[in-house]
Amino acid sequence: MAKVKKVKKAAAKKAVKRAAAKKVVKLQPKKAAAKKNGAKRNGNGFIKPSTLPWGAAGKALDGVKILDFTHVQSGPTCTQLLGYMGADCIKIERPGTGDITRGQLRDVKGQDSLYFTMLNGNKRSITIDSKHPKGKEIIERLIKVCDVLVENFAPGAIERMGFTWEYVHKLNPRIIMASVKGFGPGPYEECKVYENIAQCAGGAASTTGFREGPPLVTGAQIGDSGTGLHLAFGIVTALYQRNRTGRGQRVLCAMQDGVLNLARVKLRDQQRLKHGPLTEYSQYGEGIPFGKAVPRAGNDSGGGQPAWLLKCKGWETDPDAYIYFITQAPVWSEICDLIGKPEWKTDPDYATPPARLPRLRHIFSTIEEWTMTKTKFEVMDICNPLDIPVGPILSMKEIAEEASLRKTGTVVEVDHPGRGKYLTVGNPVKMSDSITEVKRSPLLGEHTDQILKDVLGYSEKEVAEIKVSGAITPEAKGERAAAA
Ligand code: CAO
Repeated sequence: MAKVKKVKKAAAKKAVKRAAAKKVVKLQPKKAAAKKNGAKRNGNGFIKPSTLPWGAAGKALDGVKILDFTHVQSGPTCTQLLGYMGADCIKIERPGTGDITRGQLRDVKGQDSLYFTMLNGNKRSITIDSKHPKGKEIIERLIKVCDVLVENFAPGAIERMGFTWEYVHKLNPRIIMASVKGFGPGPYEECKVYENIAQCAGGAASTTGFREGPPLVTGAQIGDSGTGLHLAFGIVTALYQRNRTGRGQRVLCAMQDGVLNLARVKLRDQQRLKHGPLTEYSQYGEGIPFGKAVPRAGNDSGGGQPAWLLKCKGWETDPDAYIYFITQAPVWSEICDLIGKPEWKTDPDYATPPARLPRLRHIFSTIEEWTMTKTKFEVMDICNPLDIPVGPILSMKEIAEEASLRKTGTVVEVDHPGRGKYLTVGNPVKMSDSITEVKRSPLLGEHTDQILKDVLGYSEKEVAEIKVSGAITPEAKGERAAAA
């Protein structure tokens, strides 16, 4: 009897497994899409590897539709990356003005700024007034056909438009709704946040700069672009989970959290402080006591290999004639020979890393006497064959002109109908089977008609009606108020 029960149980288990497998098969890419990518199903219904050459099987996110309700920097960096990976990014912009950055820091009169063009490549633009009833209806239709909604409005703004997570999920249970906010739940959750606020509140600024100076923000946009990158990671993993569950989810990324994630080595040091001074900080060697919090460390290395920024030939006139020099322990002998101090290899004051720690300032000024006789590129040429880790300070001018970055598609020149050619940063992630084509940013509302007809299926007549409704055009002064 017990045996029969066991057999029945096993059969039932098998049936559940079979049903689950069937569900997985259902969630695999559609037949037509798989065929286009050169993939075939095997006997179990799973996709067989494509036989097409690398780079010829489409793009990683082909078929993913993003409802891009982002503005300024953090959100647009996220969606641009998804666009580089092949997603169709439909950017909703306010009629008349569009994303505020179109007009900010303008370099060419009357044209979209570089601020906008460099953050909104590989996207289509549709203008919709989200507060107009017809505009709302269009957005609802977009929600129903998109895979992801991304927004980075101030706290509460998307909800005031009527698009709460509950409502969006009800409209399309498969959609992923992803947001950037300045802070997560807590005392500051209602605050508006820009880049440098995030750098300050995420712990980065208090640990940047020189000990004797004030906290410093960094030029790398770790608050905006950094959080956009975190959000893109969240979106892609949510898309992956949806393959199993069939449902979307809410993805939230607070800029404070994103910055802290990038500054985690400083939280590491905060905890180390309880156990004694941070010996790799040059302040230790200088005999300056540590306070209660991680101090600013100038150009000290953040890791276990002491390092500093050193002047090179021409520093008196060129503000970027510097090299970052790391005194990695395994190549200490090579460093000693190079700078004409072979005796340091055996001198007990210099021969071991702990012995060197209290003398770092002297060591680096001695190395600098040598680097100042060479250009930063000569130092690179001499040190690299010896495996000594060094890095030149490259100005943005040098980066813009660097041939190897153009060759890899990291710096790309694109043509824009209004402003002509401009440089942008291409996809920093290189993939062998998903090749990035960098496309120019869209003009304001350039694809409004196309999206209304091709994506949402509105007829010519309906589009003509929408055009006069005020849902996709700037509000005439006083007109709406008078109608209300
Ligand atoms: N149609 C109609 N109204 C629209 C619209 C459209 N297509 N697009 C936006 N709006 C409205 C919003 O609904 C909002 O209206 P209400 O406040 O009246 O509800 C209004 O425009 C302003 O939105 P906002 O508050 O997000 O914009 P802001 O310029 O005042 O603030 C920012 C900008 C960045 C501080 C804020 O959006 C924010 O804190 N975002 C989250 C954090 C973030 O991403 N920061 C990084 C910014 S990059 O440095």
